[in-house]
Amino acid sequence: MKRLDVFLKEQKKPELSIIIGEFVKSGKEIYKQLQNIGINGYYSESDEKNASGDSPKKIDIYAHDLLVENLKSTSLVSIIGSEESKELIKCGDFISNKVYDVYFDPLDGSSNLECSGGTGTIFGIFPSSSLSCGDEEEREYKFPKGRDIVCSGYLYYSSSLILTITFGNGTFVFTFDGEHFVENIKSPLVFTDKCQRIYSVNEGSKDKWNDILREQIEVFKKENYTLRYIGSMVADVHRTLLYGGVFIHPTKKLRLLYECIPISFLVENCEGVSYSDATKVLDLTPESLHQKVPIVLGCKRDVYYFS
Ligand code: AHM
Ligand code: MG
Repeated sequence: MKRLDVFLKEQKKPELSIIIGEFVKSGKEIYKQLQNIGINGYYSESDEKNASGDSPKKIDIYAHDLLVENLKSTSLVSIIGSEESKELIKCGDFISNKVYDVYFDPLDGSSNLECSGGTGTIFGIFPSSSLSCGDEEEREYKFPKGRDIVCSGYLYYSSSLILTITFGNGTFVFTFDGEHFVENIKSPLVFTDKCQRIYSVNEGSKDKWNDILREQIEVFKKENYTLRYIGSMVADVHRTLLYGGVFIHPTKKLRLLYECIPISFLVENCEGVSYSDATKVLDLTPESLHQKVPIVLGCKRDVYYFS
């Protein structure tokens, strides 16, 4: 089975691979802290409030700080955007030869931690837009378009430590064996119309659904689909990528830049589809760092009804 280091060499993108290396290194540290979270108290709330007005847990801040420090150490990253930072983080000199802008949610799903639920780090990497700007004084940051993304993935912290990643040529899964990340037997992932019949949505929010969603969920029920919903995006998406079906978050809660776009790049790279209302998520251009959008993703058979 192929190891991640071999896979990364094959991509022939040495600078991107260094950045991925920092995500992997940080992910291993975050996973270690999560394994002891009932003891180290990291799930207590920090004193801060994030851009959404939520109080992050200490572990959210730990993951954010670790990722920022490790990514800055590469000297390859120009701009960092994180769920746990209200503003963009400019890495050193904004005007530089740094090549990538990196967006991430350091620890998605952390409300599940008290019951040892799965969580994840979601990331998306874009060519640095500061490079293409004009005169130094006039450089203004423009958020990248969804389709500008060159690499995305997530680290999934659960019974195993998983890395799911795409460089735009297939979606690959690696499992940490204690020493190395090793390719999963199901990798690369491909959705087929014979995938499992699963719908994943928070039915507790039914009052906020539109008619299309309400009617389609009734159709799924009549066709004997199974409901599976964990309430942790990485966990629900990981199941959807491996088993099939559809994941829906219809209210504006999930963030476009560092959750929906990176996950949609993974989904499209295994022949799935991902929409926000009637637009493909990757066809959107974020207007702000923490913009929230509705999302429906999964196999074409099931997402078709919402597009
Ligand atoms: P968070 O940013 O507060 O961690 O919330 C994100 C999580 C996602 O992981 C998950 O898909 C979603 O919230 C669940 O939302 P809901 O409670 O509306 O079902
Ligand atoms: Mg999140």
